[in-house]
Amino acid sequence: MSMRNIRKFFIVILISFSLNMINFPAYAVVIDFEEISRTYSGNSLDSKGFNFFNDCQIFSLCILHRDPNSRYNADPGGVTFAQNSPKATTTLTNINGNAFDLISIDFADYFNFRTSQNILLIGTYATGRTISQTIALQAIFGLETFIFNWQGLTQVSWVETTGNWLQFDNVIVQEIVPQAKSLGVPAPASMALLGLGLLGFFAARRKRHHKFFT
Ligand SMILES: [Ca+2]
Ligand SMILES: [Ca+2]
Repeated sequence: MSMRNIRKFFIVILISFSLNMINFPAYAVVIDFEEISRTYSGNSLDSKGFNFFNDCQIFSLCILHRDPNSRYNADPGGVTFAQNSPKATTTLTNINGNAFDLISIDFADYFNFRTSQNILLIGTYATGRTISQTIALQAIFGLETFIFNWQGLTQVSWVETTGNWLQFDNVIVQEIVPQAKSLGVPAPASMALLGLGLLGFFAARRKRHHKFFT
């Protein structure tokens, strides 16, 4: 193998890797809080690679949960995230810093009463631009699903603008991950490129062989 071909070979491998890094497949994650069993979690909670931060000042009220035995639970048989400090903001970020899409969140009022409430959500895109929306909880029991489909966020935060306190569940986010990092398996496109590079390498080699024997 000549130095030139060795270099070509490694350049192809490098291109394959860099393609992997800019090829962003998305993985949907449903954060359902079923693992929470602590009475309260202070003001920061990690779940499935994401962090929830509630900016309330009294840590025993910031992040609570509704367990399956609670009559106030809006997720029958399951667990929800509850925050019991009035007008405290909850902020969701991806722990590893990658951008993510917010697909949907299920909300309910804190006691799962028939209380109508408004909630303001603000998403921040990787570009720094923001998007906001106020949603309205109906005067009904149980969780209500709100679909956002905000793509390429670095964070999203929400706070109740009417009434006090909230519970929420089934936060569906889609992480945008460089594939080589997440799976360690080359993407098909990169494999094809690598294959092409190898073909080119062997073709060049064969050609040289011909040259050598003629
Ligand atoms: Ca749940
Ligand atoms: Ca309700």
